[in-house]
Amino acid sequence: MENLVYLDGQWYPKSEAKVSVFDHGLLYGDGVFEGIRAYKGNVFKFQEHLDRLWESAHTLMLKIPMSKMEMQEVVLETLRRNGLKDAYIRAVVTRGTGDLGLDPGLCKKPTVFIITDKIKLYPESLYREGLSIITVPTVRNLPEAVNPAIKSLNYLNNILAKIEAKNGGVMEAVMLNAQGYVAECTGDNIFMVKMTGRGKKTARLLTPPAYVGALRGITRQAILEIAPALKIAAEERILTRHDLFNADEIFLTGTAAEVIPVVKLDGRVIGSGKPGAVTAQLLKAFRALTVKDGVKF
Ligand code: PXG
Repeated sequence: MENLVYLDGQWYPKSEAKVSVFDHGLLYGDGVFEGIRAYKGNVFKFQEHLDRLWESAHTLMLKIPMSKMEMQEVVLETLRRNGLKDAYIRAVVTRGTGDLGLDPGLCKKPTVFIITDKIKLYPESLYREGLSIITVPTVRNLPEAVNPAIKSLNYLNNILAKIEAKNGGVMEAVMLNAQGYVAECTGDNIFMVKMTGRGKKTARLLTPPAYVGALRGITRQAILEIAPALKIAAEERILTRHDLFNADEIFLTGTAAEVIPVVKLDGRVIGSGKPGAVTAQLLKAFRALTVKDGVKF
């Protein structure tokens, strides 16, 4: 049976789930979304994703035409109808259909759709070998213009960076903010590990604060919470490329990538040039959490 997609109150086979060419989500990128994962019948950090979706919508003065509880039920029902226990979930709310023109007032009712599908995982070899990445010229959106904290349907800033990454022969890229500080990657947050103290045996975990121009990643937050439990001091700090080049370990975090090691940045070998022990420890603890912390179905 064909995969079913929820759209404005009904479920449609994938091939029939269509929105209007007059939808302002398409015409102007006017809308918000979330990328969520289910692991073994657990929607990981579901509440956190719903909260972020509602916050993104609130800033855009977009009123989601259902409650968080109703959206939760609709997502779970879509997973059940598709017989999925491990899945990638895409929740999208657009401004809705309306005549041409930027004015959101032209749209009477937001469009809501939920896609649940099998997850396409990064090859396990990438986790064993680590990524090689580059810094790209496109800077992250100014928080004063389009705040990267908003998970909006306007992803051109990230897509331009992704194109530059691919032109450079890599899969991910570091994006700096307009001041030249490290912001995040195109679809992931970034962390570095610095070994300190006598014998360099104490790991410190550093990630840029969201105000430099990064999404408050839910995986990022999970890592910041896991670290202290593993006796790793974690802190949000302004970072430069120089800091990253001289890190002992670098890894990226995101719903799709989970925790993925980086072994090379702009031609500089990071640490030993192999995925690090702290990254491996955090990935292990993170994967244990994915089946526990969330909403079971
Ligand atoms: N930064 C940006 C710009 C993102 O889009 C993250 C960081 C990581 O946030 P989370 O909350 O996922 O830890 C994201 C998330 C996709 C896809 O389909 C993209 C994301 C998440 C899931 C799927 O490319 N980006």
